[in-house]
Amino acid sequence: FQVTRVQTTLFDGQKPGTSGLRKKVKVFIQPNYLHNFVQSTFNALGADKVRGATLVVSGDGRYFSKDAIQIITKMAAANGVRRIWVGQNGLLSTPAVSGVIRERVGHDGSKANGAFILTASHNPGGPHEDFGIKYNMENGGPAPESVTDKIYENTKTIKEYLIAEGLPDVDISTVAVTSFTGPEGQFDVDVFDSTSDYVKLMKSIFDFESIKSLLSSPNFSFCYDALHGVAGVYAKRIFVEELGAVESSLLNCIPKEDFGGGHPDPNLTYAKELVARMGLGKANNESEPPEFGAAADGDADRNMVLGKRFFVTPSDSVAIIAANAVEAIPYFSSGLKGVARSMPTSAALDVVAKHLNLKFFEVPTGWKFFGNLMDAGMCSVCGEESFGTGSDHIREKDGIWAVLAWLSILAYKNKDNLGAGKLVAVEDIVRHHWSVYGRHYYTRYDYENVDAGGAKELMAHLVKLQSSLSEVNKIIKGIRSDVSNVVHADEFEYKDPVDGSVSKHQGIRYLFEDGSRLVFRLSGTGSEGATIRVYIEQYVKDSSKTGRDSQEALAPLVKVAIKLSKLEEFTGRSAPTVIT
Ligand code: VG1
Ligand code: CO
Repeated sequence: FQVTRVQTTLFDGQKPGTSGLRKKVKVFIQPNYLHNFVQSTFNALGADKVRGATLVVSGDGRYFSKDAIQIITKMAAANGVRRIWVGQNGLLSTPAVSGVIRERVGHDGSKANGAFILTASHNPGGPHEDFGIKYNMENGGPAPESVTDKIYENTKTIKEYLIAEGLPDVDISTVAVTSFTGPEGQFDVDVFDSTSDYVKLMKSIFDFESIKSLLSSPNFSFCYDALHGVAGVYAKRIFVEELGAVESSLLNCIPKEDFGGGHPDPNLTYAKELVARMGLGKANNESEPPEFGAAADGDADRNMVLGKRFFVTPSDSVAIIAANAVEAIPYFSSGLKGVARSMPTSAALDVVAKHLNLKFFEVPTGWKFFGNLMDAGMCSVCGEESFGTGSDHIREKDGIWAVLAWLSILAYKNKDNLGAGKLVAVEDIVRHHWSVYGRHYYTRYDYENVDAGGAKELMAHLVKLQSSLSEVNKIIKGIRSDVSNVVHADEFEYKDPVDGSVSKHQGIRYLFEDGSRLVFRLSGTGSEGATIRVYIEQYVKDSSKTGRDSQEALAPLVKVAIKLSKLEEFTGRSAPTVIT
């Protein structure tokens, strides 16, 4: 093949957000739009990193992925990349990509240097919905801000890109290595099985035999909903083929380009089918719900964990995994190096860290901040309130890993109890945790697709209010006299303890005397308008008070959050789009 230099013009707004560049498909399919971003990434990495490199290109299989893989392959070839690795049919979950970068060895002994992950994660897909792309580094984690800033700067000045137009489209449906010859020598496209490397990794972490005993026990039942995302491929292989779950325990496990028209976000609003099956939501007189249920998002890095008629908040989930990891999960048997959570995530993990005397870190939203801590050996388990949980086995959050972690804990707690009698259920494990550590009542209100101007004004209003705490407390007492006093308020700023980099404006916090918190942030993953997230949390230590309904318990603070921020005035919204 030959290399063609193509002149191009600029596109506005190619700034990567919390997790890559996400836009409507109609934006991405404009001529040169994807090309500009990919070339800007190559330019940000620099020719010496790109020449001779081995890059993974795959994603959650959403609409436009197949075209994008061919475009990126041709551009990589033209930029001197030596090998492209593609999961069969272009499918690799985000955690699997991270694992492949770190662990996979090619047929010629090669190792990967990075990856383009094609996903907009939990955002809907299809011709009228979202596409996304992000770059991950050699450690398997998302590019840090220093790199994404450079990419964005390049998108504002790019004049041309390189492409091997003569390179034929590669068949990505068949596992095979195909070689081509370009001006600089050999170029390989290696299409490989999407699951085998990931399965191997999971087997090195968990005790599959004990999970298998749990899944085959007559008093246990299981259910997994992939919401038609890429998790389905892994669920079938791991839960059914490896661990012996029955095929009928899988819901929506065939990946679809448009996720079956749904919103592939594993929460109580969007994972409707699973929620109903687990006996949550509307009164349900049908068959007895399974003991355990879980769901994933489009790219399988998120997870929702449910027990029978019981919801586990993601903030509790990471705390419970951390509290039980050493006993229940072989990978952690020699102890945890430390734990971390994102700022808006509840402080349930903090309490566990304190009890177990573990290093603890609070980082900004988005997985890229955990990676540095893990690379430095300072963190083993981490999580976010947004249904993300993971560990240092890779540098992304990992939906299937979280489910295997929970199944391991259940298997451990029930090891003498399988086959007969009543199991220690998910709900029992959570209630026991609250009795030891106290409970962090928690909820998040999302106002999706609000006017961007109004959202900015709301945030500015909250920052301005922070200058006088006495004023804030006066306003709050006028809204609800029964909440405690705000003792500190700020905009969260993070100094990375490893490389010293500083990230500012990471959300507005109001911290109360009794440990309650209100946090306000603008989403960095949307593709249109603005999304305001309001995070509301209250800590209760007294074990006689940990059993309440969370919306009821938090009602006073919710009211304060909405009134204090003048949410209705700024957005015209009287109710959130999604409550989690
Ligand atoms: C959201 C979540 C954040 C998560 C991010 C990427 O970001 O709040 O916790 O890391 O999505 O997850 P934001 O900026 O919209 O609040 V995923 O599964 O979309 O890669
Ligand atoms: Co995701």
